[in-house]
Parts: sequence; structure tokens; C-alpha cells
Amino acid sequence: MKELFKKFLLLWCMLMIFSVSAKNPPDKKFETDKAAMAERVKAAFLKGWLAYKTYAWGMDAVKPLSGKGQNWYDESLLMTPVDAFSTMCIMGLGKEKEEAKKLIFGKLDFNKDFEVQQFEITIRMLGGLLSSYQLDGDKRFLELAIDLGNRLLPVFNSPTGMPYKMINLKTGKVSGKISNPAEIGTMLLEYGMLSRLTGNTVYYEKSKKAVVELYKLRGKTGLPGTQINVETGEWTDRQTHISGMIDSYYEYLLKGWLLFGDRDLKQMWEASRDGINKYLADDVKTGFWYGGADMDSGIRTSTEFGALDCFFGAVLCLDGDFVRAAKLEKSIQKMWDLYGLEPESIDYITMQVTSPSYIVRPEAIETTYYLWHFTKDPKYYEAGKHMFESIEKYCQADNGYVEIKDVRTMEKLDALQSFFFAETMKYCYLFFAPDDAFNLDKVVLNTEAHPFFREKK
Ligand code: DMJ
Repeated sequence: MKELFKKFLLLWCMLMIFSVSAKNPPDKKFETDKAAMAERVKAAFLKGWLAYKTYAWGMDAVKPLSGKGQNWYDESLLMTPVDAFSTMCIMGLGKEKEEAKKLIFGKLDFNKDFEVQQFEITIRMLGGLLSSYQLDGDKRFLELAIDLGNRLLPVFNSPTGMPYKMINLKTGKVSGKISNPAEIGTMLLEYGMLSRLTGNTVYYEKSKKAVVELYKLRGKTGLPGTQINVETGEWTDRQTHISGMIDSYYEYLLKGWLLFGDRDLKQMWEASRDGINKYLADDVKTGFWYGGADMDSGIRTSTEFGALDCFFGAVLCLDGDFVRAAKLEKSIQKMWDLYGLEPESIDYITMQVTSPSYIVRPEAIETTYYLWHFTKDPKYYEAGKHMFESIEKYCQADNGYVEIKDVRTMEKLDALQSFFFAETMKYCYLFFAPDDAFNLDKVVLNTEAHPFFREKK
């Protein structure tokens, strides 16, 4: 009897050991895979950065194929290093951070006698500097941000308070009265952070007034049009959608509420969300998409879905709507896999490409990452890996990374947007980053993926 009991005990122990070790390997395998992937993404970032260092040091962007650099305007504003810095912080790239800081603090000067597009400068430069200050702690980032913020302020001097598109950084002269909701509404996070960090409320007040004025002019659907005259408040294009020219207006209503707890923004987001669900969401045979409509009648005007539109899945996640986010993600993957990289836009009824480039945009990866973060469903982890592998395969040149002219032929373009460093590589990395490197729940990412801390620091 004793012998039998001993045998039973032995068998039970073996079974336990087997079941524990059967459970452990996949976890261990997952952790090993994750760590290896994190190193691969870092290596990709570093390869791109090396190209910038070698061919374009001190300029705005690199052209890896010709081994040259290029500036957006008459002189450089150091777009790439400023945009790349927050990703370097998250990746823990100490040496690269130091060389970028040396360049930025030695060379960056906003006293420039030329016009810039306030939207791009706000999301990439102002957002980048503020986030760098929060992540790195060097006060010189904040000083540069304050100087830039003050130079940009005259954009709000229109009769409606909605910002002009362009501003001369030296003289403050503004131009470009025809603007759009994205360029009017995507200032709130950066200006709000500037107010929070300096104690000067003027930045938040002006950027909020602009959004409120825009919101008041919404159509009968509750949604804005595509283009508006900021002097008269008249719409010059009355089509509504979630795509470029409107996209980040919605993103900032929700994120503004999350970052600053401003209930007006919450209410504006919720009203907009209702309109989007009712008039733009489109459940069709090919999947779940968002189309275009007339801002008053809500009648469908377009069935185009673009790479930019993919951001909306991340917004849905932040809003807790994981059902729509998951459905949209499925469509996004379908679009990505049409040719192996997502085209700039497709007609989602015919699934034909309407614009064939892939300019290393991050939005599809962004939405997949948010779904992975919030649901921990392994299929999103695998999708993240898959998208990174596609970039490795098609966007990699011998000496850096490039954009793709046409995803149907994978012909390369001699260009690399700074958001490759700020966003695309950051979102790829976040799938695999060690837990102590980054916590999405503690920050709100601006539309260029620069993290702002939710708690006052
Ligand atoms: C980025 O500059 C920002 O994400 C912006 O909101 C939209 N376009 C690019 C990336 O595609």
C-alpha cells in the first residue's frame, strides 16, 4: 500500500513538473522574442539615425538614396533631431541623446525670417521640445519651447480667433486664411502643456478658443467640413470625414479631455463621436471603414479610406470602444496586406488603390499598438511584428530607411519623413519595450507620438 502511495506521489509530482514546464516555455519564449524584437527595432532606428548623421547632420531631413540632406524652409529647424529625441529617451539611447542635445542647443534658433506652417511646427517641434523636457529634464528644451510658442502666438490674431496657417517666425506676420480643422484644432495639447509648465494660461486659452469657435460652426451632422476661412468662419469645402485635414481635430478633443480634464472638450468629443458613428462609419462587405459625407445632409460623398485614417482606432481604444477598434483593425490589416505595405489610400468598396505611396506613416501601427496595450490579445502583438517586418523588407536601403513611391512595385523614394523617428519607430518599439521603459497609461501622446505626462511634473 505504501509502495502504491509512493508511486502515486511520484506520478503526481511528475505531472505537476510537466504542467508547470509546459506552461513556462511559451512565456519564456515570448519574453525572449520580445527582447530580441526590441533590439531589432532599436537597430533600425539607429540605422536611420546614422544616415541622418552621415548625410544630413544639422539639416531637417535625410535623403538616404542620394546621400544628401534637405531643409523644409530657407534654413534648417532641426526637424529630425527634435522629432527623434523622445524616441531616443524611450529606447534609452544615451550616446545619441547627447549628440542630439549638443546639436539642438548649439544650433537651434527660431529667429528666422521665413514663413512656416504652424501645424507642422507645433506638432513636431513644439511637441518634441516639450516632451523632451519632460522626459530628459534639461531646462533648455523648455526655454526653446517657450521661445517658439511665443513666436507662434500671433497665428491666433484672426477675427474669429482660429489660427492662420502660416507665420513668419521673426516678424510674426501671418498668412493663409483658408485652413482646416486639423490645423486649427491640433494645438491644444502642445499649448496646454506650455501653459501647464510655465503657469501662463494664455497659450491654453487661445488654442481652446480656436477649437470652440470651430466647433460652433459644425454642420447639421455635428461634424466639421474640410476647409474653412478663418477670417469669416465660412466653409470653403463642406465634405466631412476623419481623414487628413480633419483627423487630429478629433484626436485632440479626446486627448485634451484626458490630459487636462477639461469637460468642454469631453462634451465636444462625445457629440462628434455620435456624428462619426452615425454618418461616417461604414460596415460593408469588404470590412468596417470610415467614409466621407456632406457635413449637413450626411449623404455619403466618398468611400476612400487612407493611411492617415488609421489613427482613429487608437482614439477608439482611448475612448473604450474596443468593438469598433477591433473591427477597424481587421480592415487596416487587410489594407496593409493588399500589397505588403499600406497604400496612402484605397477605395474600400472596390479595394482599389487610389494613392499608391507609403511614406512610412505610423497610424496603422499606432492603432495596432493601442489594441495590444489594452487587450493583450497576442494577435495584435503578431500584427505589430508583421508590420515592422514589412518596413524592414521594403523600406530599408543599404544606408538607411526610405519612403515607398508605389506599394504595387515597391519602388523607393529618396526621402524620409522625421515622423519615421518620432512615431513609426516608436510605435514599433513599444510592442516590445521592457515594462519599465514606458507606460502608456501615465502619458498622453501628441499626434506626433511625443509623450506628455498626465500628472503635473
Ligand atoms: C504626423 O505628422 C502626424 O501623425 C499627423 O497627425 C499626421 N501626419 C503625420 C504622420 O502620418
